[in-house]
Amino acid sequence: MDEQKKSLLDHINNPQDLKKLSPEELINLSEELRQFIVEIVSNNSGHLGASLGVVELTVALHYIYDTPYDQIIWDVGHQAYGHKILTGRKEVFHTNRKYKGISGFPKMSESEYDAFGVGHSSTSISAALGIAVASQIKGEKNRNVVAVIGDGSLTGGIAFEGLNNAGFSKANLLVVLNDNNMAIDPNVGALKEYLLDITTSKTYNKVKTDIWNILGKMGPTQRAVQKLESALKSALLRHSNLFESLNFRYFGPVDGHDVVHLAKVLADLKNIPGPKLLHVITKKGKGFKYAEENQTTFHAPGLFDKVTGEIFKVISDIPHPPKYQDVFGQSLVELAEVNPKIVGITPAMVSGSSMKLFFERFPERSFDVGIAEQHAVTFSSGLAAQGLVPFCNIYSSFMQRAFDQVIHDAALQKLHVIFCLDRAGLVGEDGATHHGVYDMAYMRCIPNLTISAPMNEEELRNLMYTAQNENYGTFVIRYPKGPGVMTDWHKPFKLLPIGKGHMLRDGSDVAIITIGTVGNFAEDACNILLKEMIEAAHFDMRFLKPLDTELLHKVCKKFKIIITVEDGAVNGGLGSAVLEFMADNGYEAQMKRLGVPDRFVDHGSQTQLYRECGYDTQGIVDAVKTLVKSKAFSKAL
Ligand SMILES: Cc1ncc(C[n+]2csc(CCOP(=O)(O)OP(=O)(O)O)c2C)c(N)n1
Repeated sequence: MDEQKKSLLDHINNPQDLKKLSPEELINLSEELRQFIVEIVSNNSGHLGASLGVVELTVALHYIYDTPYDQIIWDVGHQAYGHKILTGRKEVFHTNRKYKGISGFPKMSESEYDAFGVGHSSTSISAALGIAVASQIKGEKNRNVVAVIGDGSLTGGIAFEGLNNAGFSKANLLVVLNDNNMAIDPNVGALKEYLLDITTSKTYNKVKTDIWNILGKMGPTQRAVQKLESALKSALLRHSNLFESLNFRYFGPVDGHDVVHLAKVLADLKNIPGPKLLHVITKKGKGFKYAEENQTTFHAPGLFDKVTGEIFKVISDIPHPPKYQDVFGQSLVELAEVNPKIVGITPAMVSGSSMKLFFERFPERSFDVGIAEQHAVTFSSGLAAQGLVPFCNIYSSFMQRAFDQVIHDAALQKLHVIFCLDRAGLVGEDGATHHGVYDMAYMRCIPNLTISAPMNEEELRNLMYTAQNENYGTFVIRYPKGPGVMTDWHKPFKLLPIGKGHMLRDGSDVAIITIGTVGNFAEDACNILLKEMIEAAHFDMRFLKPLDTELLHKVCKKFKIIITVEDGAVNGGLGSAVLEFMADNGYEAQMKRLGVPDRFVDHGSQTQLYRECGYDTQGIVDAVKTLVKSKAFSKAL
């Protein structure tokens, strides 16, 4: 890129600067913005394809609308890098997703241009409607509210709830449907087919263009527009459009990479009141060849070479432990080879959950249900009601959406569904919206559930094997993001006793009780403490529910200092369960619960965040020493 071209973006610090450009200059600016995103993301990692796909849309929106007074709500927010760069965060964009840096998603506390915080999908229409209605109530008649939602996110139920409600209101709301035919993997479902249909139907589009041209000539007066539109609609449109049936005025489809035309269309739409939907066709990864060609990989590629498109992987002669998700994916295939009742369900995370292997091996037993966690849970429950054994894999933080379905549709009916909660615990760079830290707290109160967490890859396999082997009712297995701890993990399956923990090492000074992979931190901590003459015993519970009360009786009888460690919220999780057990059984001890404190934790690497929350190896060592010292001190008094 030559210097002259580069200078356009150099001079844009906020949308007011953008408005000084001519429509034609927007073309060059878009290209510069795209290169800037590629440059930083290649060095920094993050989401790539989605932001590249909406570069022109982002430029056009900020060119036409008067942000931040006018409000733009990005659905999911993984596509909002261009928005961040154009709204005062260009200089800090290199800190994107880094510890103490800016967030990878729009966040209200970060910028006045971020009208609504996001991270989980399909919320934009509801939030935008709320903002538009509030503006009406406050008498802010000239305020525009825009929701930008992808075709993938539109498959989420809440998006339909929002459309349904908005279509019935008189809110001044524009929904921009960014249709790239992709979620992370290719988008799925009937809606996708429908969108393709209306995008390619020549007759329909000709009629719409005619209406659009006439509307353009009519001028902005509401009554004339409405009258004309309804007359034309009934006269010309034989088949109503889905969005029009919901009382939205549908415009498009338009080319989402023609920034000049987009700006013109948006300017025209500003004059049309009420709920409107603009259907924009884009290409995910647009302008970066490798991302266009390999859209799933370049959704969030990690570090890569911006010239060759090569994705950097750690190369080493020493074998590395696999990711938990890959152990899950491979083990599921092995189990399904033997058990024909096993079916696999994912809400749009085929690649992310490593279910890809299962999908390839057993296409007829595989179900990607779209970004629809609630549906995934109830659909799985239906399958289980007929005797199949569903493995329904949902990221822990997205499972929050399906709380009622787990209770009402699975647990209450004692259905044999196996919920595998990937990304449980602190997830790192995706930050507060994505940390899977509440599942233990919100599930522990549900009757009939079995809740488990493996300490390593071998245990993950054995829990999966155990869960499908016999009908134990609804069974939850939570495991974290990232690599495990074993290289020799691929061992024959073994049954594990339900609701039983185990002692990993005995000691006399303190008991450390853990659940899940943080047990490995505890093991390291015990070794460090031993060098300092502190003998810590370590008990791994493996099951949060049913709780191994026999083991806890033994621990509480012997130890007067007890520390619990969990990769989840301390409020309501393992530590709370142990405290409840102690209170119910009259035990007393000096007690410390380590885990995620009662606040939202921002982004950073997992290592940085474990440190910040104080439950990494060092945190456990420090906590033990503090308690042991205070005990010794009180004894001495
Ligand atoms: C509730 C929820 N489930 C899953 C995800 C994970 N996720 C992030 S982006 C994405 C795909 C979104 O597709 P789309 O809206 O079409 O946007 P695109 O990436 O194609 O631009 C998914 C499934 C999420 N963020 N929120």
